[in-house]
Amino acid sequence: MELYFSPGACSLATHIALNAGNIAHDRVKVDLKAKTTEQGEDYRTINPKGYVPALEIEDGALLTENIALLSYVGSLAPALFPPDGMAHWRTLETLAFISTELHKSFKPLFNPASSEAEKDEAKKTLRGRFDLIEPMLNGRPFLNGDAIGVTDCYLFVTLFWAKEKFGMELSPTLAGYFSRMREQPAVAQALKEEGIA
Ligand SMILES: N[C@@H](CCC(=O)N[C@@H](CS)C(=O)NCC(=O)O)C(=O)O
Repeated sequence: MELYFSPGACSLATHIALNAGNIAHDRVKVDLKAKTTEQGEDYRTINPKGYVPALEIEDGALLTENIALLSYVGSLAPALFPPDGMAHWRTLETLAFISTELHKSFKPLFNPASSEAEKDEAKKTLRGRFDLIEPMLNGRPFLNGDAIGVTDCYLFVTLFWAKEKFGMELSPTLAGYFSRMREQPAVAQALKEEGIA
């Protein structure tokens, strides 16, 4: 299995999940500006979408989209994604929220052409979204319960961007969660492997 990634990009979520599930994999670094792999291949010939993450699975098929990759990893490591019952649907619901409401709201912050007003507006939206995710912890250490799951891997990446990249202040609950996540071996290892520890 091969994960196409860029250091600190949303592909970090699948990287953490693969580590947390002890799933053997190789990683291929992608230059997102040049659209080339570290081996100098044209990344668009591998993934016409041109963005990360992408996961080449055992039969050579290429899976794309964070929700699909995290669900796939969860199917291989059920402790990361409850396989049935209401917890399964809640996990899918939370992944969708993180992808479409949190992740996408960062777009103006990553766009060098955004004005300061657009960036401020994006931060305001994000603060509202983070306020909505906080109760989903429901007093538990992780979104997945007592141990991390795929939702935590993805939420961590958005908090990492908010705090480390864009200097946003996290609420005490989310700041505590962020520190707890950072101490997880799967997270620490992934940050180290991506050279952003
Ligand atoms: N819809 C995609 C979006 C992935 C995405 O936003 N990837 C970013 C990195 S976090 C990227 O590769 N951006 C470079 C580009 O779009 O050219 C998914 O959910 O997987």
